[in-house]
Amino acid sequence: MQTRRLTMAQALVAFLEQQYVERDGREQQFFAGMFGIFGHGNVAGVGQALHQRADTFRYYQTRNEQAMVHTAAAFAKMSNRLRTFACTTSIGPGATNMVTGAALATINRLPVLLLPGDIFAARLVAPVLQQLEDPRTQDISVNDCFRPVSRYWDRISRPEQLITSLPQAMRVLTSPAETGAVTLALPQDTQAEAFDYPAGLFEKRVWAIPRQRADAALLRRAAQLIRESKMPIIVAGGGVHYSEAAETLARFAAQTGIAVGETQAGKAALLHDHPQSLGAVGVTGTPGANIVAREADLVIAIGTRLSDFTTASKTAFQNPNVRFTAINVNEFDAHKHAALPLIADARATLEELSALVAGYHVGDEYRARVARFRDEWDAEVDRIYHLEHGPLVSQGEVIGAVNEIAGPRDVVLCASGSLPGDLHKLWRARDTKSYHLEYGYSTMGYEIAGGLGVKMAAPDREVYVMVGDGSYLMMNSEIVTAIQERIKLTIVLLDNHGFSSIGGLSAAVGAQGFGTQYRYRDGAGQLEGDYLPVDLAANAASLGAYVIRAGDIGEVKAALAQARGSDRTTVIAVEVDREQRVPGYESWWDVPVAEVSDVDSARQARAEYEVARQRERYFV
Ligand SMILES: Cc1ncc(C[n+]2csc(CCOP(=O)(O)OP(=O)(O)O)c2C)c(N)n1
Ligand SMILES: [Mg+2]
Repeated sequence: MQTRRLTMAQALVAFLEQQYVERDGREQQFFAGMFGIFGHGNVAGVGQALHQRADTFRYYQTRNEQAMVHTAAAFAKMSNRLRTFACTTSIGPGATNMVTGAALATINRLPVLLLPGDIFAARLVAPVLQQLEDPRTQDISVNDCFRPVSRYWDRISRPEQLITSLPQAMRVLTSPAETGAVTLALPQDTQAEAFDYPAGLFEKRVWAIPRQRADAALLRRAAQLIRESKMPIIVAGGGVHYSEAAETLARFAAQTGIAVGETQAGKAALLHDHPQSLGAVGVTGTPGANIVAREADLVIAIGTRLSDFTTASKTAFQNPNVRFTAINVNEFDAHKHAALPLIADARATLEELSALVAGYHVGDEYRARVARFRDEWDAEVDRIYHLEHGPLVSQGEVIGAVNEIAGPRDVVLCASGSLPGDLHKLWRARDTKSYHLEYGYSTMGYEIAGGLGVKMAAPDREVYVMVGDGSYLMMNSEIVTAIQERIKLTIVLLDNHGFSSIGGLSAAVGAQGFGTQYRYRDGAGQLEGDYLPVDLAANAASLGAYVIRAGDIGEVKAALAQARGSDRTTVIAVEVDREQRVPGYESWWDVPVAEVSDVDSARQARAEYEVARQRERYFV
C-alpha cells in the first residue's frame, strides 16, 4: 500500500481539500477553506498544516470562535448546504466559544465542521493550561460539551483514527437528513504526531447528494388526500430551499391553486407576487395565511420542523378534521402532527405529486379569497412601509426603505430581536435566496458574522444585515474581518436603547418591560434612569467601517443609496421608535405567565393566557 507520512493535522487538511459534492450533475468543492483562531491547542498542529498549504487551502482569521461558526453556517445556508467551512480553535475557551455556533448549525440543519483543540492524549503534562480536570475520570474535557449539539462527535486520540473518522464526518455533513455540526476534537499532541497514512485517503472524493424518492403507496395516499381536500394549505419550510425546489413549488401551487404560507426558513420559496403566495405563516404570519391555516382541512408541510412559531404553539390549525401530510428528508420531522409521512426530497416529491393530482384544483371561492387576502396584505405592507412616523422613524419604514432600494437578488439577513418577525411579515421577496433569517436558534450576534458568510457565498449580491442595538453589542467583532477581507456589507443598525422585542413580550406577560432597556440605575436603585450614552456608530467607525448616521426616513434612504454605490462595509445607524411596533395578525405564541403574583398586570395577563391556551391542540 502506498502511504504518505504526515502529521495528523497535515493529513486532515490534505483530506479536506479533496472533498467534493455532486447533485443534479453539478460538482463543487465542499470546503471553501478554514476559519480559525490559534492558541497553544492548535498552533503547532492545524496551524502548521494550514501554513504549509496556505496556497491551496485558504485560512481566514476571525475575531471570535462563535462568530466563525456563524459565518460558516450562513455560508452553508446560502449555498443550500452544498458547501461549508471548517473551523479550528485552541483548547479550552477557544473551543467552548464554538458551542453556541454548533447548536445553531445543528438546529438549523446546516453543515459545519468544528475542530476544537483538545487536552493532551498522552496525559503526562496534565493539567495543561485551560484544562478542566475531573476527579472521576481523565477521559473527559470541555469538548464533551459539543456532544449534544453535534450530529457527529469524535475525539481523535491516535493519528490513525482519522482514517475511519473522516469518512463518517463527511457522511453526516453531506446527508440531507442528518446534517448539522460535526465535531472532531483534536488533542494538541496528536495533531502534531506523524503516521504513514494510506495515499488513497487524499485522493479526490465526490459525495453524491441524493434526491430520495417517497414510498410509492404513501405518495398515492397523499395525492388522494389532496384530491379530497377543499381547504388545503402548503406550509413551506427551509427544506424547499435546500432541495432547490422553489420553482417546482411555484408550478405546483399554480397548477393546484393551493395557497402557500412560509416559515422563517422557508420564506421566499415563493416570490411575493406569486398568485398563491400568502407570505408568512404562524406567530409572525400574515392574516391571510393564518386564516387559511386555521380553516384548513389539509396541511401539506414541506421541509419544515413545524416549530412553535409556525404552528402558533399548536393553535394555528383549528379545523376539527384537519389532516397533515409532510414531505421531509428527515423521518423525525415527517411524522410530526401524525402526518402521512413522505420521507423524501421536496423537489422530486413535488414533481411526482404534481402528476398524481393532475386535474385537481381548489374551488373558485377559495381562489377568490386568496386573491383578496393578497390585495389586503399588499395594502397593509404599503401602509407600514410609508407610515411617516415621527419624530423617530418606525422599524417598518426602515424595512420598507431597504426593500425598495435592494435589487431583486440582494439579500436581507437577520436573526433576533423584533426585526425577524417584522421582516417575516413585511419583506417582499423577489428572488428565492433574497431572505436569510437564522430563526432556528435566533442567536443574538449572528447577524454581522452571518452576513459575512452570505457575501462570501454570493459575492455578486449586495448583503443587507439588519441588526438591533442589543444584538450589535453582543457581537460586532466581525466588522474587522469584513474590512480585512475587503468584503462589503451594508449593516443597518436599528437603535432603540435595548430589547424592544423582549420589552413587548415582558409587557404581554405582565412584567411591564422590566430589565429590557439600556438605562442608568436611578436613585431608587432601579434601571429606570436616563438612557445610557452608548454610541454604536462611533464603535462601528472604530472597527474600520464607513458610518452614516441617519435621523429621518429621508436620511435613511439617502444613506442606503450612498452605501449601494460604495465598495466599503458601511454601517447605517438609525434610532427607531421602540413603541411603534408592527402588529400581530390572527395568531398567538405560548409564553407561560406567572400563575400567582402580587402584581395586577401579571394577574391580568395570566387570566388572558389561560383563555388563549385553550386553543392549543394535540395532533395524534
Ligand atoms: C444570545 C441570545 N441571548 C438572548 C436572547 C433573547 N433575546 C431575544 S431578542 C432579545 C433582544 C434583542 O435586542 P435588540 O437586538 O436590540 O433587538 P430589539 O428587540 O430591540 O428589536 C433577547 C435578549 C437571544 N435570542 N440570543
Ligand atoms: Mg434594540
